[in-house]
Amino acid sequence: MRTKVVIIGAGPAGLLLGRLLENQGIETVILERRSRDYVLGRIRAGVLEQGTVELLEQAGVSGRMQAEGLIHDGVELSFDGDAHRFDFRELVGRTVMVYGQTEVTRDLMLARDASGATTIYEAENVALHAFDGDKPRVTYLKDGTEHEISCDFIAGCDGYHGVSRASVPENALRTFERVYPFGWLGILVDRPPVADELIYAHHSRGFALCSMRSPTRSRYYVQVSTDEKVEDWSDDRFWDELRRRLNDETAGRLLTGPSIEKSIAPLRSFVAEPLRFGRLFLAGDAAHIVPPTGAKGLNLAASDVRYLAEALIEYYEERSSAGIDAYSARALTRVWKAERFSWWMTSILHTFPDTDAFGRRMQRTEFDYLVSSEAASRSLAENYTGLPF
Ligand code: RFL
Ligand code: PHB
Repeated sequence: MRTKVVIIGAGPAGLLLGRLLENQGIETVILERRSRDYVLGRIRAGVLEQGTVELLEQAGVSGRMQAEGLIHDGVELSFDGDAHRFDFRELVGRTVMVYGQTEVTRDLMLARDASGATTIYEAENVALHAFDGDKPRVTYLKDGTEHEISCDFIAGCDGYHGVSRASVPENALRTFERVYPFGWLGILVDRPPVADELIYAHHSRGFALCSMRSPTRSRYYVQVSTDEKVEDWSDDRFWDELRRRLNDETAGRLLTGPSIEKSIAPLRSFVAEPLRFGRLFLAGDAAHIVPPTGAKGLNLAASDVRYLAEALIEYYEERSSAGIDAYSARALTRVWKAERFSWWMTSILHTFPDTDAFGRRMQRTEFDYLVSSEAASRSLAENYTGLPF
């Protein structure tokens, strides 16, 4: 088989890249290790920046999002029970969209089905070859038979544990990493959210987040230590812990119920540089990870993909390599700013096992400063709603 671009991974990065390229008549094949249902069953991100919303519109996959997504004008941060609302519209004239990653993925999969483009699910042993030359190839196993695709380019959109970054010679990569000493235990429940907007809460027992997927479905998280096991968290234990970390007024309004999903995600900051090796490009979680505190992961995947799609379209339409040459630096500039914001939000809002009294006062003072300074509030709003891309 031959195609123009082989995309590894059918997460949001791979599917969106496929869509943007197919829209310009650039043929792609997507290879995904998991089944379609498995990919759709993963509960992940919930907040889309305005730039991501605009890119989904441009890609022609925004119909259901516009109908069902929830536009949020602000967010609440609370510190030991003291709550403050940041009004994004007033501060920076921008908003965010609450629409689940699962739904974005489903919309992209349906659009790809309709376009007739090839996606191979349950592709095993995906291997990348000769991407340092002019004729890259990708091999994989499907139903016990080995297949080979030759192509012009390979896009590694296969997430943090994927094969693409792992295929790059170690000495060609520089990595930066911070592993946080805690994770997020998340629960999904068919009950109306506790508030109309998201609540990020710092508490001496640990961070908590109240989020949502729709007016009838809520998503809640509590910070847990890395050695916690999900089996040890009954629904009742989760709800008790969440209530303790919210202020009395919010806790009193919380509607609980049986969980429909419960999982623990570790927190990590990670960047690999550069994002291009010959004819292989990395995009999304394959290249970088942010802790979920700033809601940036999916949005960074979107900005990478936008830059990469523009670069590849320029290559095919104008026979110019300028875009693909600039891709890595262009994407990384934005990536590092989102890394900073996510790390900063994480640092203020969580409890760290080794923070002393001075460190705790610094966290509190960060919060007081944010609340009292319009410049600081605006900076939070500018970053949360998304730096331009
Ligand atoms: P994905 O979604 O991990 O998709 C990669 C795909 O590649 C496949 N794959 C392979 N395919 C073929 N061969 C191989 N060898 C392969 N290895 C892997 C995988 O099966 C998968 O289908 O990466 P992508 O597309 O870069 O998308 C990134 C986002 O998924 C991620 O950044 C966000 O979910 C992060 N995130 C959030 N981001 C936001 O923007 N806003 C949020 O509110 C938000 N909340 C979150 C989050 C992530 C979380 N977790 C679980 C890590 C909340 C949580 C709890
Ligand atoms: C979510 O709804 O899953 C969510 C929202 C905001 C975050 C992280 C996760 O910062």
